Amino acid sequence: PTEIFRADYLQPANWVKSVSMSFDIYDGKTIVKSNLVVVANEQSKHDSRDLVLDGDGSSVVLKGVEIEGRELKEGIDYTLTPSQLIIHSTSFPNPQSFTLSTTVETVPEDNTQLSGFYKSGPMYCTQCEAEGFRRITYYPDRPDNMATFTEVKITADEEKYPILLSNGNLVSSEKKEGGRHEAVWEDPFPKPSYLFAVVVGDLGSIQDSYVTTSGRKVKLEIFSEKENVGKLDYAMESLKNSMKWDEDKFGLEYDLDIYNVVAVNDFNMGAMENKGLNVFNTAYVLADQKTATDGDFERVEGVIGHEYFHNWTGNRVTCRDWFQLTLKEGLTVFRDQSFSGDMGSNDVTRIENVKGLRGRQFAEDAGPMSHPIRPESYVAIDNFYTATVYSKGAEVIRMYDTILGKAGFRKGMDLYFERHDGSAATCDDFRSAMADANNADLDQFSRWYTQKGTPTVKYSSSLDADTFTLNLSQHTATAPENQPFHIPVEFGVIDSETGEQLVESHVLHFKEKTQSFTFKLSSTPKGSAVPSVMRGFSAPVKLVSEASPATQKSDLLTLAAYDTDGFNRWEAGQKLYTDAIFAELHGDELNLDGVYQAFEQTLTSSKISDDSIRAYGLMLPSESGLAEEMETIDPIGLHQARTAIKKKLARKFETGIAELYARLTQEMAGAEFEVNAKAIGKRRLRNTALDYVCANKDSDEEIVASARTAHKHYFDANCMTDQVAAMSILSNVHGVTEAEALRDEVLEKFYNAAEGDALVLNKWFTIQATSSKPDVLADVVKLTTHPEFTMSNPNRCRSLVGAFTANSAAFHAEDGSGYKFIGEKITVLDAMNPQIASRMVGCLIGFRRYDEGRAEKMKAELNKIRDIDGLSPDTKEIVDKALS
Ligand code: BAL
Ligand code: ZN
Repeated sequence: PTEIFRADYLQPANWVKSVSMSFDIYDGKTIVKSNLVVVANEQSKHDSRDLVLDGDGSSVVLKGVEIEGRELKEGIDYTLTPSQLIIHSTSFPNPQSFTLSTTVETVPEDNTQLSGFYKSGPMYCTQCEAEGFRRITYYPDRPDNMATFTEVKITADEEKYPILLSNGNLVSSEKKEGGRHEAVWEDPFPKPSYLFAVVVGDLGSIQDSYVTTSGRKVKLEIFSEKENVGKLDYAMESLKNSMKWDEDKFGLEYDLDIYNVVAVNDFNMGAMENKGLNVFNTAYVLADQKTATDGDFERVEGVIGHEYFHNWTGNRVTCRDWFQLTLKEGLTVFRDQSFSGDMGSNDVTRIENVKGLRGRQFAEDAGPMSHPIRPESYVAIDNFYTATVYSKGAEVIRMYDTILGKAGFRKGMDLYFERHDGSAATCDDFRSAMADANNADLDQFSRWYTQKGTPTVKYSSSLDADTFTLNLSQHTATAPENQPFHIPVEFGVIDSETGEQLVESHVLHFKEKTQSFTFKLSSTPKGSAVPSVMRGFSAPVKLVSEASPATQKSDLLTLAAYDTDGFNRWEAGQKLYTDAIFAELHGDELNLDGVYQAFEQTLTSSKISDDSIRAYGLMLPSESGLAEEMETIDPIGLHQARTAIKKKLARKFETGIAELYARLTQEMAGAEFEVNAKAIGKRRLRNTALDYVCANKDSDEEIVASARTAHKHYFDANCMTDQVAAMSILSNVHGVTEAEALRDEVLEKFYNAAEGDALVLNKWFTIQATSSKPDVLADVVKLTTHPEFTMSNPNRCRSLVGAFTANSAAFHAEDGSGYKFIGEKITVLDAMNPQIASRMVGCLIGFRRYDEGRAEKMKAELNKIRDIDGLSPDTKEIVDKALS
């Protein structure tokens, strides 16, 4: 495998400008014919004029190559390698333009990588991003080659495969001989090959329509296997909301007459934005009351939005090369996050997004896979669909919005589309559009694209009469060579006594290594003047106060009570909890007064009107987020300390929590099931209360009582959210026979009620894999032999094996049993599906963050993986990086 560098980008010697293709599908064999209209690229700096086509010889078998009726000969007219077909320029009839035709055979039934053309259960589908098209046919499989797919003809057995779909508009369909039929599609928009799609199957669907602002009537259709058609309505609603939102926010309308979405069971990614034919992992499109949690509903809305928004940010303007991936992904994540916030609550969405960033991206940026949002090199681009490119990329886009303001950001977006619509652009093009549209200097801002690592911002403050000074400094532990970033710091000052804002919220431009800002307070503070820094999490940094511990604590209490910024109000409580958990972990003297005060306030304050905000305010920080605060991660100590603090809170507020649970139970009894921010908030708060009610246990009697409460919650539940909440609590039960019987009853009931529903069974596997039972690994190993378990379905594999790796205390068992288990699974997986295997290996690569005993054992597994015969380039790249 070769490493590819961003600096080496060159335009190709030739462009393919238009394509017609045919797919002749038979059981066990598909014949793909392609006609490519090739034109010379005068701007290319390549010495050779040869036409270079990518093709994965392990997936496609070349049967013939022709140029305008003349059969080409291997060795004379072309060279075939395992990854390329090179047409010698000496065989071009006219170097300026000609048509090349190829015929290949492929066996989708054998394609376990789920990249290219493959079979998922009874249906055929494609996944071409990033480099799957070369597993279908020979082609310049690079995103800067934008071609019009003038004709895609699909022929298959009519009875088995009545639905034949591709991108764009349906041109014709007709019956053929031998029980076969044919459909022809055309896509008028030039596109890179990664946006190509074909779906063939016996599918059900729901239909709807949408009329754009300028009057285009768009036919919307969402397909799935027939038994799942009843679970598509929420996705359709979300799609229509997305279309309207993009018109309202960005003036962007849909541009074809058809928008199709297909749900597919076996899928590596979450979903794929193929032009006019999105293909979705079932997990992000199917949802109903009985089978989906509120989290699932939120994800469906977010991912439906995400793929729809790609139509402009990704499809109309695409990426010049894969180093620019964040150009479309960071921007589109920002857009989907903004959409979700507008559909529900912006504060809630922000909290959820930041929790996600801290739990995953911060860890990535502190490990061997740390990379700038625009990487400088890669071996397998599939390895760079990362939290950094996506989530930190979205934070970088959000910073433009914070720096330029909403109107300025919109001006920049308008100019970006004006300049680049219909072409393949770069991150620098985007930044230039933002700068030029606003006459802003964003040169220093470019460092967010070139420098890796999570910056830490330290702050201190002082008050002299009515002059308030804020001192800031920026640091990066993992990349000390970094130059200062342009960090937008949203800032305000609050009076600790009255809660009054002494400095109104505004954005500071923090550009030096250290910088001080002074402000005149609007009035003399009655208490102390407390800075609220980085409101709304205005930059993807770690924020550290340099005040004394006592001042920090009192400042956090002020912010938790009074901050006008919803995010920082929540954050203050989280910091107090974090300090308490670490004090418990380190055996420091525990003074929980502040924690109790913040918790009580969150539990009882009448100022909190959003139940989700109250719920998130009561929840302790996640173990993965806490781990990022540790120099050397102690997974078991962390789990125990967090559990101990939770138990103390549960004891202290036993009555208040029980009352909250009872009140919500009463309020919600008999209410109709709804999916909206209010209803979700209520369920979230009630299930958070349940979690505390059940955490309050030491004796066997208390354990049984907790299990009974969860058991009743389960059987009273009217939706999957409440069932999962109860079953998750019960899954932790061990050692008390009566409670175990209740646990087992619920697990069995849940399994039976699933009736084979794949997404519900995934939850059943995950809940067991994430249990805090001491023997959880034995359960997981046993579950790998369950008839419903398979490594070949990515969702199922993630639901058990992946979920276990997220069960930090169990996965990091001191004896290394968790590492050994995962090492064995990766060995199996790599031969089957390298993309999933290389992702899974991520759980071992952070070994330097752990104590020597664990690090050695993790390293030993990595070494074993590196020695696997025929290890995929994907997994090898990650393992090599970790061990280097
Ligand atoms: N483009 C790959 C899937 C997604 O980010 O939408
Ligand atoms: Zn995307």
